[in-house]
Amino acid sequence: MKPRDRLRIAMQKSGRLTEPALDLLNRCGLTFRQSRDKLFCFGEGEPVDLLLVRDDDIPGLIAQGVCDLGIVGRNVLNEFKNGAGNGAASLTEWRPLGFGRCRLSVAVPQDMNYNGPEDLAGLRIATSYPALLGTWLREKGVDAGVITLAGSVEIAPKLGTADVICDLVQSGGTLVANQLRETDVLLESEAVLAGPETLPTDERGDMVELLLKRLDGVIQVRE
Ligand code: PRT
Ligand code: ZN
Repeated sequence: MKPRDRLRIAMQKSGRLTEPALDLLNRCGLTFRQSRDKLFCFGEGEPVDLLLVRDDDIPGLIAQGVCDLGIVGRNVLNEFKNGAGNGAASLTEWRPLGFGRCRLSVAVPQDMNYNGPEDLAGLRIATSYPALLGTWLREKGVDAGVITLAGSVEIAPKLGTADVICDLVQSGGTLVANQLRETDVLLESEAVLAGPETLPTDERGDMVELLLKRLDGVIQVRE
């Protein structure tokens, strides 16, 4: 791959993390000129550009070296790492960012008699996080069916395509609306700054260090 002299950060193009991520970068003194196709934002002051993509693509873009860093939910990062994608093991969390908080939880129909993970044995669990769920089930020694759905996981029990679900929960409103109740938390999540364990040894590495220093200042002020 051609060496780059500008740092490239991947972030969500349009979604829950977009506004707060841009806001945080702005407060670190980074400003961007958005290109017309809105995929690429050119950094105006510092040599830092943005690639705006679907959040699910962010860990892969870092692992492939297309981007140096990414702002992504821990849930997405850890799913990628658990799924053992190419280069996944070398991805790490450089900083927790304090927004986009949610949890990945198992939820069961409100009227189901549930006493613990062992009650999931033999059931079908719908989720968009098959790797994280698979790891948790193995840890608990539970043999259950995992049904991978890209979205609308919460309606699977009502549709009869699954018995229970494993999905992101924030307020819990979605679960209540679908007559489900949260039973087990697999992961506490928030947006994180993700990157390879070892920084680039060129100017980009220096820029990462500067960005981390500024982030620490901004995050401290906010706390
Ligand atoms: O298009 P793209 O793939 O980029 O976007 P997306 O639709 O996959 O992601 P998006 O924007 O919905 O979420 C981005 C990230 O925000 C997630 O990966 C999480 O890290 C974080 N986040 C924080 C959440 C939530 N809170 C959240 N509540 N992501 C999703 N939800 C959904 C959840 O899936 C469920 O449907 O909201 C519903 C639950 O919310 P409550 O408040 O009813 O419990
Ligand atoms: Zn997504």
